[in-house]
Amino acid sequence: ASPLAQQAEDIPVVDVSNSPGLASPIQQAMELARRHGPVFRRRVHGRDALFVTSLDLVTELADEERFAKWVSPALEAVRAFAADGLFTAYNDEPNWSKAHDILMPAFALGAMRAYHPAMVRVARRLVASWDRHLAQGTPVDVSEDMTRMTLDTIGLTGFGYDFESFTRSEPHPFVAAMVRSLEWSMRRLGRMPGSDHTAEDEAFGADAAFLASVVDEVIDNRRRSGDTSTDDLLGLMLGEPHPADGTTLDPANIRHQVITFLIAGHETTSGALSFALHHLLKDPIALRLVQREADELWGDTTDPDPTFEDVGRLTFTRQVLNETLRLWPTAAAFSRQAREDTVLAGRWSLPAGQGVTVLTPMLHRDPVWGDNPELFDPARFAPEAEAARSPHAYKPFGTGERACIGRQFALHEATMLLGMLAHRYRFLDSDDYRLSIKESLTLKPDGFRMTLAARTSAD
Ligand code: MNH
Repeated sequence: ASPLAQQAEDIPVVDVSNSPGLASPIQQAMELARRHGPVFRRRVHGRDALFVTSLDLVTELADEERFAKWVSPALEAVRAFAADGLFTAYNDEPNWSKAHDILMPAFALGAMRAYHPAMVRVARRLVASWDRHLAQGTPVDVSEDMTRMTLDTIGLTGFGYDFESFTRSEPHPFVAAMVRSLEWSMRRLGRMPGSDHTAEDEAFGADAAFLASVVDEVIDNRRRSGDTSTDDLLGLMLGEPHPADGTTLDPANIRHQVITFLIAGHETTSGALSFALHHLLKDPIALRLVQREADELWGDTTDPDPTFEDVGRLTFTRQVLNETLRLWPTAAAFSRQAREDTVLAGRWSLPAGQGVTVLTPMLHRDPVWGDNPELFDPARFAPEAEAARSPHAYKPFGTGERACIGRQFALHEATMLLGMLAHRYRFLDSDDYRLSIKESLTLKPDGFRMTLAARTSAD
């Protein structure tokens, strides 16, 4: 047993080895938290993971003096294809701080302005595709189309590379290989020691090789173009010297950063947009408020041209996204480790290095959220309500120095798109869709389709 197990007898241990619920580990852990409370250990084939969900414990874990990011076993598995890329790097790996310093300018406010036109261009591709569905009366596959949109957006803005997802009948094969690779990482956690996984590992190897070939194509494409500017992510990766030591990222690390950003830059935003559309479909009042806000900006224009500033004015739409990410934070867990031996809540000894995983969807249902945390209510993110709440009650983008670098990018892209869609379409629940969630390390609505109708001035 780990030192923790000896010192924390009063933390419930739940053995879920071989349980079918392991196919959806986040939803299973949510269930365990509901049953066993805000601290528990999940045991799989003798390996324990410590989970916490309450505001008081997360407040402690967010203290950067005492805790830092932990590369959990799940992220350890992702390192098989993302290695020391920004997301999966260890805190003390020199390439983390080096890449962080070099790439930060790509996420400054000025950079968002520069990305805005490409974001509009890709949003228009989605609208053109949805208009065709509208004309034919066929439903749209929401999650699939959100993935097309977000992949093309990160490709064009970050890498000047066009995945052309809307001219394909199936999403770009990068997506399927990525999803399978993430699922492989997730499933590894449930493996029984000594069991044979050669076939899965070989299939993963093929997917990882394919992902790497897409990365090489993206990099070669830039090299062939002769473009050596450093005004997007790829330009910074290839050419920008570190402010302190003047060296650039090495070729192996560049490949790991490209794969990291191609995945992190689209997969979670796609899920967030899909959940948001689900909530708008089911909540006519919230939808009406989003429409009103978009109408105020764009009136009856059939083809509005959203400006950068417009997106900042979609404040209720932004609240809808925030509330969506409260209920369904699409990167649903992050992990912390004790920097030194410490005691959590004055009660549980944690030796230095001990990892603790925050189960974000349950933090987001802590009593601080009131007595009906399952209710979708964007008013929770009205400015007064936000100001009255601890900043540690809401962590969809993680915490501290290793928090999400792409947060503003994602929120700009997603807020604009929701505004544009609500302005243009009525959403019809033709499938009478019941939310079911697919996990591939991240969360997404499974099989979510809806039908579109044109808005008229009467609605
Ligand atoms: Mn993102 C880290 C969630 C969009 C690139 N992201 C994180 C973490 C969370 C997260 C949580 C912290 C993980 C941890 O502590 O282990 N990210 C999201 C969500 C969205 C998102 C919910 C969309 C919604 N992320 C994006 C986008 C990009 C991006 C868009 C890039 C364009 N995220 C990253 C990178 C990191 C990260 C890179 C790692 C940062 C670091 O450790 O330095």
